[in-house]
Amino acid sequence: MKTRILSVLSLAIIFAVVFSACDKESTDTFSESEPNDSFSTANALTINDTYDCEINPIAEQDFFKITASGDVTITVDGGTGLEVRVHLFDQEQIDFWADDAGERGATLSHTVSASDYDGFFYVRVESAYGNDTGTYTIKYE
Ligand SMILES: [Ca+2]
Ligand SMILES: [Ca+2]
Repeated sequence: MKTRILSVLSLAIIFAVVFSACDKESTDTFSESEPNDSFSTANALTINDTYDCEINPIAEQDFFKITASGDVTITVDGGTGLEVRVHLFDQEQIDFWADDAGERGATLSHTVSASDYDGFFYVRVESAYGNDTGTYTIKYE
């Protein structure tokens, strides 16, 4: 009887560990890793995590890679003094969507359809104005 209880307990612990490893509901904050100015150096993003980033010096670009399936919503939040411009590229590096946040400090949010890409896609962030520098955050869910 004691052995049976022990084995049930062990199973319960194993299940708890396995399920918590699969679950990704936590939200962490990371910083971008430069250089990330090209497709080959794109920073890989993880779902629900926020990345603190910066456009500096002027005309710098940041590339990110999102590996996913299904619809994905991207949010890029420009800090004071930076209007973010976002381009999306599919797995073949073909540009399939682009937009500006609309004004400095504004947030741009866009839902990428599952039919827009296959396996992964890239996000490129830059300043909408040629002479601005500033911080922003990026995340997807
Ligand atoms: Ca940067
Ligand atoms: Ca960069």
